[in-house]
Amino acid sequence: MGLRNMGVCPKGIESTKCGHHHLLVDVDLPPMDKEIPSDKNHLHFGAGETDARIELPPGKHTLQLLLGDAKHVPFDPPLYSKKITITVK
Ligand SMILES: [Cu+2]
Repeated sequence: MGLRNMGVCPKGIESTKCGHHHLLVDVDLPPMDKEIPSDKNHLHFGAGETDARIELPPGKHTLQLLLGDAKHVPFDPPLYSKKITITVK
């Protein structure tokens, strides 16, 4: 999980300069003014992880990264990646 011009830090650290990654799986971006949901479509990397191994059923899936702040709310302006489509075999 890549990031430029910002740092990665664990959840709970109040800073405008760092946040933690959220991986959105098979969903569109959530509302940008609310806490990012936490479920199988919205994976939080609250320990500050920058890589992860995930398991997905075979078929097409979309992945998108969204950075969240100490309270899992996107920054203003929000930082997110392009949505990519992958095929799991
Ligand atoms: Cu989070």
